Amino acid sequence: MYGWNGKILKINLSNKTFKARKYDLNFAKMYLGGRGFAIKLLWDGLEKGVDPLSEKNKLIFAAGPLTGLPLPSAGKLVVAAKSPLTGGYGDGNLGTMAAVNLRKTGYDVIILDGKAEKPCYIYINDDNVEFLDASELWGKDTFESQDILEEKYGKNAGILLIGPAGEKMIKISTIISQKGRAGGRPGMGAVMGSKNVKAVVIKGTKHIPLYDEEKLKEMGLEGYKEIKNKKLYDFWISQGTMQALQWTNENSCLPTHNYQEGIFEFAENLDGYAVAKAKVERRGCPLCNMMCGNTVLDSEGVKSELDYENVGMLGSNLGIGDLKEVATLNRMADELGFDTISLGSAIGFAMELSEKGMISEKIEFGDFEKAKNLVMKILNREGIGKDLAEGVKYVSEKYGGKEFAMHVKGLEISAYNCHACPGMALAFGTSPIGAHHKDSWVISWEISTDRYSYSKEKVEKIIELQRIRGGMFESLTTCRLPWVEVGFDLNWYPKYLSVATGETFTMYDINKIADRIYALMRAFWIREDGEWNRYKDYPPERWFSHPLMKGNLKGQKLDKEKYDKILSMYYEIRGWDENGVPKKETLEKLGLKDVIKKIF
Ligand code: PTT
Ligand code: SF4
Repeated sequence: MYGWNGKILKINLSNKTFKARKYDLNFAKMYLGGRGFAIKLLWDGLEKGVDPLSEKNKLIFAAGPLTGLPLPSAGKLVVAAKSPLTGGYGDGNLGTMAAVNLRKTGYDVIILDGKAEKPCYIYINDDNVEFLDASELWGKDTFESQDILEEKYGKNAGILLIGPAGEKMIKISTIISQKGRAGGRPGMGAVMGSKNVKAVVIKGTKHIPLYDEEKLKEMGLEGYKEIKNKKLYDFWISQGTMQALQWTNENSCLPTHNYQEGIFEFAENLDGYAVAKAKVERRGCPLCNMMCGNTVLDSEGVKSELDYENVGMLGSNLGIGDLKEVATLNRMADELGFDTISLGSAIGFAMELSEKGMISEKIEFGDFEKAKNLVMKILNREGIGKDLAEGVKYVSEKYGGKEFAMHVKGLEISAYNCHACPGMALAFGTSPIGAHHKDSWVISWEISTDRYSYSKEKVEKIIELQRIRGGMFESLTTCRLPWVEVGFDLNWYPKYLSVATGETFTMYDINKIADRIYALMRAFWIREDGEWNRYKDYPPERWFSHPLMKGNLKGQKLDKEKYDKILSMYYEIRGWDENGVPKKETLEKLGLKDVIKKIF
């Protein structure tokens, strides 16, 4: 087998053992890598109804056949588990030296099973695995821990970490690497914490077997060159993902005051131009020539790496218009290991509950000091913080406000307000991990075409994007931004895959794999959820019933009947029934016959 290493490392934390498991070409061609491998391993490996924070859950780090190769932006990996935040399939994607090193160990996947008796960290050095005492790291933030481990294992080692939030199993915690790469929004940090694992350190020195190495290198160089010559490249380098902020504000979809509005009066203080001006350093993931980690100094003079989602959720969504203050909240999230999107949503929800007098705490929109305190209260589970640590859905069930609790299936919505974007609302509704923009960022296409329509064309576009982004990029596993942001040609990817593996892949083949992965992720949710129905694929009530009150889209809101119609169209195209359950014939066509008896 070329391209894939063909090996999975299974680590049992309870008895400190490990073993290699081989997989064959058929498995590789069915599931590709990354997310595809993760969902298949979780589907097969987890019993129905497992408590996500128990030792029975499995935490998976999975690379794909292009990860770690000398190709544009190929330094990414997927982290996945049953989510403690949503109860369904959860994953995230982060760019890290750990991705490159993992592939060089000769493995493509690591599965952490069981639970360590005491806080530990794992050191994987090619074939060897050590279980090491983490008592000196436990309680330390991710920046300090990164420094300590880098000092010990060198700058090129791959280091995946949780912060105190993950240690305390806060459900909105994520996994952090390199002081600014984050992945695993649906509580992957808490899963790692529940296993008593503070860090995974990976060093690999092996050669990845490739079908035509010379050709791949040549094609990789061509790819890097093409990216650099793109018209949008220089602007991307200056602003990165932050350029989205001026655009969402102009188009009334910048989340403001817990998504009550889509425009923010201080947007100019926070946008891509402001960040470009304040930038002190540019960081990024390995193997990338688009380095988009815009780093600024926060209000305490500490470096903080900003992306659009972070600034939208911890800035405008909280009514905070000072870039340095937003950077402080962002840096705290990175240090402590909170997911910035869910953290911003939780604080924003608390602010609105307070505004409406539904909780006793006084936390006003725009109050930076109170927001900062609330971060610490969530970490320490104090006062309202104890409930916010469980996520917005939980808080809304306890205190009320379900109609303005901004989540889908328990995962807080990323930074796009969809009062006037039905397509993006459907993309959030049908995202396979709960509300996340990663699978289908249809909003940009939607706004530039027929924004207000509930058309079949839009539904088809959503599925097309889910196949490319959520299927192909998550499984290859490489960064999608060269394609999304500067227009790198998508056709490179099947070519890279064929040259790396020696197997022929067309876009049609990749789409079919993507559909299989999607059907299996959906089956996982259905298996875990006793009361599955189509309403799980609905966005928050706010977008249907609370119109925008400001800006030139004042009065806009979604139409529920029309939403329901596009949801049905979506199911029909996917071959799912009226409740969003994949039909038997669809599962058979996708080679998932075994799944039938588990969900019917
Ligand atoms: C992703 C989500 C995003 S998506 C952002 S900003 W974005 C937030 N970043 C966080 C952060 O930072 N710190 C923190 N404590 N929490 C954070 N939560 C949020 O997490 C990131 C880039 C970005 S920046 C995006 S869009 C792209 N995402 C990709 C993806 O999902 N898949 C893929 N194949 N390529 C991608 N490329 C881009 O990567 P989750 P990163 Mg991230 C500080 O993890 O759980 O998927 O949520 O990976 O290495 O940090 O790069 O405007
Ligand atoms: Fe990482 Fe940004 Fe490069 Fe993607 S474009 S690999 S997120 S630095």
